[in-house]
Amino acid sequence: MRTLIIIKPWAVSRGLVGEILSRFERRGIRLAGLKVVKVDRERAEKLYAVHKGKEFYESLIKHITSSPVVVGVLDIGIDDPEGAIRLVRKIIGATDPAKAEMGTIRGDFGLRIDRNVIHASDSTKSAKYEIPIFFDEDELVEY
Ligand code: FUP
Repeated sequence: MRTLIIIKPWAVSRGLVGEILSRFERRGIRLAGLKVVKVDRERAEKLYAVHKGKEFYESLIKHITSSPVVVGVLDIGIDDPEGAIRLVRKIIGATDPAKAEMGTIRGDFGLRIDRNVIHASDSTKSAKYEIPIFFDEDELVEY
């Protein structure tokens, strides 16, 4: 089961990439793809299409395009796809870092909801939509 993560600008600029990736690695989750990207407006709009029209949409686009991010595809070796998504969402924590549990990525490294450190697909459907925005199939490995 594959899902997309994006280590967002505020985390990359603070030097937290290794720390964040290690949270998944220590859990036994493998990387199927990884790269550093400066997200352009077109990709950002595709990624956040479901939020178009919401009051935080423009600031979301502005932040994700502001400086480099690290995009990764995680390969979660469990049989239940929705369970795999839930596991990754549990590791990243609640959307608002102020509400995220300590021990989660957002709970440990985040401060503001509009700079909440990391993105992860929230369903198998989202993962299938989001991965191709950043990766061609030949950039991903099979274990
Ligand atoms: P999540 O799936 O946890 O990233 O949460 P959402 O899809 O609800 O939100 C997408 C992004 O919008 C989050 F990274 C944070 C941002 N956001 C705000 O800035 N303000 C809000 O009120 C809600 C979300």
